Amino acid sequence: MLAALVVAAAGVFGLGGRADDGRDGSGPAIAVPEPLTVRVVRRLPHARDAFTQGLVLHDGTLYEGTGLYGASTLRRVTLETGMVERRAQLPPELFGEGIALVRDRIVQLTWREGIALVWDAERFERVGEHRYRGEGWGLCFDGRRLVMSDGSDTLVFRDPDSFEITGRVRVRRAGRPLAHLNELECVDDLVYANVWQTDHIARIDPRTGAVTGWIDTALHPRAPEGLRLLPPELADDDTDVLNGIAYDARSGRFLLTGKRWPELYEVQFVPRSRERSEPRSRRSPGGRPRRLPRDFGPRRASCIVARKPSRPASASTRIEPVCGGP
Ligand SMILES: [Ca+2]
Repeated sequence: MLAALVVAAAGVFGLGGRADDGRDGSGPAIAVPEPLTVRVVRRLPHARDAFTQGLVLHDGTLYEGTGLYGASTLRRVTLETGMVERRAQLPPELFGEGIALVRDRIVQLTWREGIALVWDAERFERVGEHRYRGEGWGLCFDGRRLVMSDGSDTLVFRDPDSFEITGRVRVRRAGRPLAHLNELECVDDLVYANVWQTDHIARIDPRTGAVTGWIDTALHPRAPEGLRLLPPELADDDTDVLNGIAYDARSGRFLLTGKRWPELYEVQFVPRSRERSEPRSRRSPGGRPRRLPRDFGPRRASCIVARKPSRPASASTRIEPVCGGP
């Protein structure tokens, strides 16, 4: 089905494999991304202490990287139960970010420390590291190269072994820069990206940077932005935003969660118009209005735990996180 989508996207958007975002006015016509939403297939438990920054599934096993100074981890998780089978703690001065599985290794970014940790995926032992400039946000491996985000509108491609930069592309949504690209997932020839502090996931053609699909995960419109996939009664004061996409190649479905969310969702991405025509009860089980907890909000929550480093960020194109990390 995904191959069909890719073909459809190529037909609709005129993606001929040439990097051309139309900035000089002579490029292809600016296309509007396909509007998509989520259909929840399964609700699964997720550890509430996981400040999720990276999520990847391989052969039914879930790997998760978590953030915050003093609390960052790498985990192997049983998908059905949410139980953490194996856990490695990062040094307290490292804020863990996105992860990618490269053969038998896991590469884990750090937010502002400029270090990518390399782990043995089975033993969870550190076997190396890479150094890089700038911030680390999201990471995925497309089978050939790593794709990395840093909170800006640019995706950087890296050699999976040397970590050398091999290319980059600026992401455009309907012709406009799309910044705050966060957790990533490589699926076939496409890249999916959480857009930080929103309910949206961008489906990106990495050859052109064009956003070909715009996935709105908001099933609970009354909740704060970034938390509208999570039923409001499950949110706590310290619950933070949507972050974490993993693709299940066996089912063709996606797994989504957020920072300190108690649940993880197995979902399908479906056309928005089709989903809207279905009964309301399928989108919001129960259907009754829910009251939000007092002082409910992601930004306030992040301030409690995270310690914002005093040194300034190196890049100028992104907005500083107020309290917690991306
Ligand atoms: Ca991912």
